[in-house]
Amino acid sequence: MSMIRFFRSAPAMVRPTFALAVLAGLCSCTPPSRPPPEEGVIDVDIRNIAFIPKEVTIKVGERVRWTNLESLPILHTSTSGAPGAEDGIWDSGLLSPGESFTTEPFPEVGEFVYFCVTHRMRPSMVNAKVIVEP
Ligand SMILES: [Cu+2]
Repeated sequence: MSMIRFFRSAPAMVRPTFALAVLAGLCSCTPPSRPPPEEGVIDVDIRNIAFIPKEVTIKVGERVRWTNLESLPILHTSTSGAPGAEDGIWDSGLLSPGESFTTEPFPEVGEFVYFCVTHRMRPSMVNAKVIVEP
């Protein structure tokens, strides 16, 4: 049987189904999800090359957890300070999609700016803020 004849005789549904199967094999299209909530841990999502929310308010003694929720293979960091002026308070290192980083409990009141090392040119990923209230 020739290939031409094979395609002609195949039911109309075969080809789209085949295309879907190929796509499924090429990407793991299930987007990553956040880890379960934790007492005293405030979540910041990272998706679409942005910190969400970009400014978060917590209480003294609470921690902040960032999770990379990109559905594409995009690496991010949460790094305290500003590009070229990292202050060393925290640094997640590179987070792949599905990975999280949690700070230590913030010991005192204050405002802390942070950014993403790999997207230091993106306004959505610099000058993000953790505000710690009593
Ligand atoms: Cu980033």
